[in-house]
Amino acid sequence: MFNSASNYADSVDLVMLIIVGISIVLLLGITIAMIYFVFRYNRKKHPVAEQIHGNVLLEIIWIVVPTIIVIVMFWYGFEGYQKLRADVDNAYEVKVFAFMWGWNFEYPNGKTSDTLYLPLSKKTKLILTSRDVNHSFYVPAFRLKEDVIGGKNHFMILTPKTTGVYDIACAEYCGLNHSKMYTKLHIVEDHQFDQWVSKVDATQTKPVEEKK
Ligand SMILES: [Cu+2]
Repeated sequence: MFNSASNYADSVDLVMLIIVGISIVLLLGITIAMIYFVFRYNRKKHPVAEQIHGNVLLEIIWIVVPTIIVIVMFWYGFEGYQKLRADVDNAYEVKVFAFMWGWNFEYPNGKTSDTLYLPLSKKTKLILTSRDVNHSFYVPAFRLKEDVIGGKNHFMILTPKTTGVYDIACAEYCGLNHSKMYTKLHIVEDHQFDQWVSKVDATQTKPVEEKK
């Protein structure tokens, strides 16, 4: 249904669909009930109100049904989150530094760049740190967002599904140029990435795009 660029996006989209689905059912149900009550129990047709105080069955229903709905919504979200956090071993590690107002990426061999390049087939662990105030690392296409706080090493695991260029945004208001705090995430073929990352001197060179 959606274009998902990471292994994680599908589970986030599923949770979103479930919550939207439940909300639509509730909205329709409540609206229909309200309209029905307006006609069925208006003053002309129903001048004396009935008291339903102490109706145990009704009370059980309105406690149990919302509890189940909330548990279902929580469970799907929790399950997706657990998957994301459990799978942290043997990942390729890249350090992400946020600052007012930009991003810097550092690869294991010491190479740095202002645009994030990652290999297609590797599971990557991004270690997030801020050089100043609080930021938030957000890749909408991957459905991933994580706070970036100074003195903390928050992390994010991602496994791409396709090559492409995706937006990276800061999702935590961090001052005057917060709205300009964008960069790109390039997912490239492994050999292109290896070529690019091994050139430590020319830090801003882009990997050669594959000719098709
Ligand atoms: Cu920011």
